[in-house]
Amino acid sequence: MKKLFALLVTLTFVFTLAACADSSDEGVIVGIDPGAGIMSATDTAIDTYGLDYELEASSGPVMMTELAQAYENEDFVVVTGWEPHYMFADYDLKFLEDPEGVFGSVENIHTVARLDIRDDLPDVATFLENFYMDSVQLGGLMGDMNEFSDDMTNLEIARQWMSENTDLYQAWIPEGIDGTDKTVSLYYVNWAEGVAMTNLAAAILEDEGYTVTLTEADPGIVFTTIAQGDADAFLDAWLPVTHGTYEEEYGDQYLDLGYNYEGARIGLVVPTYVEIDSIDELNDLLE
Ligand code: PBE
Repeated sequence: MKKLFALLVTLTFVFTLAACADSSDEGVIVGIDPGAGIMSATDTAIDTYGLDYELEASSGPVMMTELAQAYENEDFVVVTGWEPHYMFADYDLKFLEDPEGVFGSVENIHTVARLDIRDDLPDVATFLENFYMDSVQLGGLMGDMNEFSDDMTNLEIARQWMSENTDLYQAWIPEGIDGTDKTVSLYYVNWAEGVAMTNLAAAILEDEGYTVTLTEADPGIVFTTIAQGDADAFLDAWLPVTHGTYEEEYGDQYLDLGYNYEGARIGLVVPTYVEIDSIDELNDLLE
């Protein structure tokens, strides 16, 4: 009997502990994959602003599902957001002001390639150098990928987009290009803008006769693979801020083919129905 009582007391204690852990007043910031620049920037923001929030790692698509669910119920939610992204077309969202400048200011998206790409794939290097989209063009392509993903592959969606934007992409293709018997290996991370641009680049190169392999990997793997010369290019390097640490480490081991998009930014994003405007007000929302 005494033993049973002791067991009950222990169980009650354990359950009380568990309940306390659940009702802790820490908030959650919904993040993406751990190797992303925006994740380390968010860690810095938590320190700098003294936020009582925990950064939850997931992935771009999972973050979007959590955002969609909260948005539907008009619940509070804060995510690691970035532009260009279709999230701004689908929902009314705002970047929280960042008075301490933790997330840096506007930057560009670059294409980086293995150092010797011009030796054996000069036309691909030139094509990638010419590849450039503005926010309306990329927004349209990302929107298509989001909208049609149930019924079409990303490559099919890219091809459909090509048929509607022929003049734009034709201007990127160098004269005399011929991909017969040549293979191009593109790496990408599962981030919406990179998925869109990489599939578009692949669809165009395939149209010119190249065999293209697409490989999804974590950002750290992508940068090391390009630096080692084991993949040809990566179209989603955010510089100089977001991927600054990767650039410091590998910058002299890859070729920067210049930017393919201007005016990208990262930060903490909330739906417009959330009343605060600045990161330093986030703690006010906790009970
Ligand atoms: N992103 C999208 C990436 C770069 C591209 C902002 C999520 C990052 O944070 O590393």
